[in-house]
Amino acid sequence: MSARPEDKLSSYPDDTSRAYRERLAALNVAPLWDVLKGLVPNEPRPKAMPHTWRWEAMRDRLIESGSVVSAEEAERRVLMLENPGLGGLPNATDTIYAGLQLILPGEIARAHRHTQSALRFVLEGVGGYTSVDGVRTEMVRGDFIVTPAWTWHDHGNDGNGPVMWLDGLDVPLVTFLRAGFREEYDASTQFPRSGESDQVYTRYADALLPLENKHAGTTSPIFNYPYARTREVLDRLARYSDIDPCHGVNVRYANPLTGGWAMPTIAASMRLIPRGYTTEYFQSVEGTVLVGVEGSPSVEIDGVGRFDISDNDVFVVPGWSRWRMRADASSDAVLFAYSDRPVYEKLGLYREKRG
Ligand code: 1HN
Repeated sequence: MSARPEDKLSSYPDDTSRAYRERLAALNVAPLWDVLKGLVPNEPRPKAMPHTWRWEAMRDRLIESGSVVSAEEAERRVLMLENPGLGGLPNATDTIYAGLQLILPGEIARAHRHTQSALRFVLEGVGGYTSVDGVRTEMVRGDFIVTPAWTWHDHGNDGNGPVMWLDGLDVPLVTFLRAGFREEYDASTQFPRSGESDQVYTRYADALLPLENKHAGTTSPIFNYPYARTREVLDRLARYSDIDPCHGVNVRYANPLTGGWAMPTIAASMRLIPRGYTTEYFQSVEGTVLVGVEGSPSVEIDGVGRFDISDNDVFVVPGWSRWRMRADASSDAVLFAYSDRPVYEKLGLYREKRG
């Protein structure tokens, strides 16, 4: 039986209070003093739970989705990661979306655009590509690729096997703000202007910037940050620079024009934890999605437990958890991470604690 309004009121001590609350409810008002501590808590209490989506299990189900629905029927053939603490909402953290996408040889995920920003983190397969506003880039394992809000995008697979990646979007935020718009492109794919995706590195990636900035918008002009470059930088940093006690050897994906995050709503980064190294504890308001890229890292959440992360496993660290990372003694570990930290920062709500 569903709860009646009377049940909600029955905990109040006397009829005066109950009758008063009914008079308030009839006017669509409610007493703050019943809920003040919940509305304004001492510290955040995210509903998301720490959770691992194991690639070993997810991969089979993702491959299987290829025989359940075509990319054409699905538009996007994606398994959404639903955090078990969020009661069936399609969100990985309290505020962030994550999904696993499959595209088979010869398929096209047709062109559309929307006001949600998206990132792709490539997990497996050869021959995948995505086009963003007419510029095509190949998808290679470990690449971090940005689809800015309101840009046309379609995906395809020119290879001989399945291509799979992680999608990260600011869907819950845009939904909460009631700012979601979408449009279909009038053809299934855009007609890529060839060669331009290489020009972007020449123009921006070496920190020698154009005198006049013609790049509009709040997202980085670089839209694929290839893994080979990222890995090389991490390797050099591991040899020649100090290690951050909480984040290990780390890089964040930056917009070279501003030095800020590559995307306005999503922060993405890659960390290398040297073999045998344990970081110090870190705590911050935003929930974080981690993906195992190399080695055998584990995450320990203070008071909860230790979680081992294998290649392509997706792990959620709920906001305001105290957590640290460790790499086992056999090899360096590499982890991709994303969160909606830029939103907290821009609104003056970002907080962190170290140690
Ligand atoms: C979307 O457009 C893609 O373009 C993937 O591949 C996941 C999840 C929610 C809304 C739009 C894509 C998405 C999405």
